[in-house]
Amino acid sequence: MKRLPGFLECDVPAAPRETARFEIIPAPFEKSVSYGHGAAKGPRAILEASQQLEPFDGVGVPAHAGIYTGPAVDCRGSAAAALGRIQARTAAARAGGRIPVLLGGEHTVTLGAIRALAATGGSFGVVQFDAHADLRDRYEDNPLSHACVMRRVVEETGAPVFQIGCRAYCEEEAAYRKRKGIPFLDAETLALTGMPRRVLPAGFPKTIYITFDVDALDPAVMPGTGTPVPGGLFWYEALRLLRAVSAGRRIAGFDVVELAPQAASPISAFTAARLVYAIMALCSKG
Ligand SMILES: [Mn+2]
Repeated sequence: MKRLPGFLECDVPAAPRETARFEIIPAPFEKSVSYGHGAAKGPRAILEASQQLEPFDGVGVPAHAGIYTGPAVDCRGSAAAALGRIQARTAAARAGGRIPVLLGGEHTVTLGAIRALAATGGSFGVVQFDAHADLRDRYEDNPLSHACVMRRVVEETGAPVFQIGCRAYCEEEAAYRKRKGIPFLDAETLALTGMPRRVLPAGFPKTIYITFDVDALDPAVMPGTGTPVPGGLFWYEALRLLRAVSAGRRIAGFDVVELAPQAASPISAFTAARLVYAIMALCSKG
């Protein structure tokens, strides 16, 4: 197996683990994808595409804060065991003062990272960018399906969740949202009425975890994902939303998931790498 490159390492040498601000956690987890396949190849594709990023983002060089890329999490075996390993890696990053940056893999991986956050106490909210609500109780009889991950997050941790960009969910999920009072900004509302003045509700926690399912982006921007849905976010819209939700808040960790890289085109992998780097820049600002 070819060595996994460090994020952006060809331009900015990797930081030692002890002093890095960011710890990249590659999680090639693919067990429940229901439509297109390839999410297991996401982390490597993002890391390889990151070599092509421009380190200067127009303001500064976020990579100078220090990026350490850990080895891929062993995602073989049961989903529960793999989630345990993702949780342990996330917890270790946080214990060392590093911001965990989880690269999926399918969306299920988020549960491992959020369990780690919840275990250390303190209030935090989860901001979810996604075409889907991921609030089903079960999907194909699997409670750890990527279609159920936010339901598990809500049930297990009670963390407030805010959903952005959704445009494909079932009645069960709509009813669950309503019952739990889960706030959201759906893609159609955004398209029809534009950016609201305030995105997150007043009182949303000052510490947030961002989970970015790349299918939140429009398939024109991000064709390489297992379950693409038309009518998604465009690039600058996504950036504006990310800025809006992180302004005045601390990002405790984040993930970018569900990239299913396309052999024929580097667009999706590069866009995902650029997205990771853009969120890093927001972490540095906070
Ligand atoms: Mn998702």
